[in-house]
Amino acid sequence: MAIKNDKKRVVILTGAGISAESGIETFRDSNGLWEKHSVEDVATPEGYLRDPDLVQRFYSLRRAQIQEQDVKPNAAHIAIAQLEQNPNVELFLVTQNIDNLHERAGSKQVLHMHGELLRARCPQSGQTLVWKQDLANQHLCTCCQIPNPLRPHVVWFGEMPLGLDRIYHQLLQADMFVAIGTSCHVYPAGGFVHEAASQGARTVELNLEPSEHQHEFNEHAYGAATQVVPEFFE
Ligand code: BJW
Repeated sequence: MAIKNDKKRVVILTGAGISAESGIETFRDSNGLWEKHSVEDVATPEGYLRDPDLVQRFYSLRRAQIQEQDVKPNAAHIAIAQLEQNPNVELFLVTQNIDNLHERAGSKQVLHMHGELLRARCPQSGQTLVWKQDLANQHLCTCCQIPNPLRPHVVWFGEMPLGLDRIYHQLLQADMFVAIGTSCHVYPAGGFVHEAASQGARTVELNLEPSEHQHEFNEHAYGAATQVVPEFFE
């Protein structure tokens, strides 16, 4: 195992389950987002080409949801932010979530591999900018002046997740890999445990229930994230 400056290298992968107790719906639990919306319609480039207004409305609703007053970081987000301050730990936090609850809990370094709800992207240049209410309906791109609506800065099925080079680099050097609140159903994130384990990292699953990759983890703690995450890192 690679240990730099005697610090433990910890890679944390979070998924929708960590934000569930903050009031944000997961995808695949009963009553989750994919029970109410068709994945093909709202989370694929083809769906966006077919009906961009439907997709913009879907993400506008979710933007409004994360900005509701009672949607706040919970004890699990806070425990991870505190871990970043631990001088014995070199933390790499990668999230599949597009909400901003890790940042609001105080995490300074967060890699959003599936994008960010509060950013928009020019489909021509790839430039991203902070989403503003009037931006979503704007039909002239501000960076390249091409008449194209800015799209949500999210990664849909069939698109390349963000920051993969950095993520795999970190996984190959990790002393410990912890997956929190994810079904591990979606690739490539679902395969990260395999990458980390292949280099001898200790692998831990913290989730409400066993994920599809439970057998690949050395250790497990099942329960609500607000319970098991602070307990694990205390
Ligand atoms: C709690 C809790 C509480 C609840 N406390 N826990 C066939 C085989 C293999 C792969 C493929 C295949 N066909 C296609 C693919 C690839 C495809 C894929 O994986 N498809 C699967 C359906 C099989 N993947 C892609 O297309 C990706 N790109 C890609 O592969 O590029 C090519 C490539 C090649 C080689 C290397 C690298 C890349 C892109 C995937 C994009 C995913 N996008 C979404 C939408 C993002 C925007 C948005 O949010 O709208 O990302 S889909 C959705 O799923 C979202 C999530 O980030 C992602 C993962 O979901 P997550 O977070 O795990 O949530 P859930 O709901 O599934 O699970 C929640 C968990 O929490 C559960 O386990 C609960 O028990 C638990 N929980 N309450 C603790 N209180």
